[in-house]
Amino acid sequence: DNMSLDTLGIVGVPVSKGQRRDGTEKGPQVLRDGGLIEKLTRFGWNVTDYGDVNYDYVDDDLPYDHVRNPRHIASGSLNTADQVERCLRAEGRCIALGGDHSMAIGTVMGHARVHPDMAVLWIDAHADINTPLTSESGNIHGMPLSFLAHELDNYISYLPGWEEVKPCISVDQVAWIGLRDVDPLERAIVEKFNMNSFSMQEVDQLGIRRVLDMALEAVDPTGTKPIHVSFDVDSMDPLYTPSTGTPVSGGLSLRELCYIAEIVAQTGRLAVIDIAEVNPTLGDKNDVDLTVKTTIDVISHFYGQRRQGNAPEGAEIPLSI
Ligand code: 5AB
Ligand code: MN
Ligand code: MN
Ligand code: MN
Repeated sequence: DNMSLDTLGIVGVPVSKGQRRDGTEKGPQVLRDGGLIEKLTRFGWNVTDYGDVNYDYVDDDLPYDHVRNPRHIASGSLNTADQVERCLRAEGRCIALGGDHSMAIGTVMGHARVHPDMAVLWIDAHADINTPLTSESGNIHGMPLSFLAHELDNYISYLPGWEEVKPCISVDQVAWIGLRDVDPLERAIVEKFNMNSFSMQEVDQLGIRRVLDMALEAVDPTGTKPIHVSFDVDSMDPLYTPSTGTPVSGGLSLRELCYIAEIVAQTGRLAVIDIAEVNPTLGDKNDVDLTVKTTIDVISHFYGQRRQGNAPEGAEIPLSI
């Protein structure tokens, strides 16, 4: 088929109503304008841009209980799932440019239709596993994993428009890296299901190398599974990615992200990556430029850029005459 080794698709997921601030809907465009596709092309990828997914405006999308914009997020998530599935079947790899982190409801659903056995690395300051009943904020970007995991199905209350949003992975398929702001009932869920959580405490104690080894061993013990990275830019310290809606200090460094990215790239099994929570309307111009630059840099390391340098294929070193 057409899953040649070097094809890659880009899907924009311009969602912002999974949280309260406008701006994340501009994430896909600022990442494109920042030169992402040109940079990936330089690393040898044949990139196809699938454009942006439609998140329909829904009239009278009143909060249900306190969950905000439920119908809009459900219909957009189904569109995202369709587009990610299409991209993955055609290109073999997909970069989903968000968008707030509710984007992952759709990207993981779409990925699961192609590779139900995927391993998920959730790189985030937050656990994003509130249920509609545990969430204090009512913001769906803090809930995606609760809708995705089979084991949480009994804990999910009715939401209007969500009939077709069905769980598609197991809690055992997920490992978090970078946690440092986990709500009390989210932690209760982590413990009840004995989930794979590597907080900043483990990063400090063990170092990023062992944390990544242990995370991959937990979700992909055979080293054979397609990998889904859900990268929330707030996993990084706000020194590097300030333009995001829920920054938390004490985060991962650019070096730690580059390390994760280079090791994941070397597996050759990165199938889908979400880029979540870039908000170009937060902070001043320097903040936005830095956030976009850092994010594009991290993405390039997931797709072949190495800090040791990359020699061109068949490079000839000029001889002196
Ligand atoms: B993000 C919080 N746990 O549920 C909630 O940025 C924050 O996608 C969620 O990780 C942060 O509202 C969601 C307090
Ligand atoms: Mn987060
Ligand atoms: Mn998140
Ligand atoms: Mn770099």
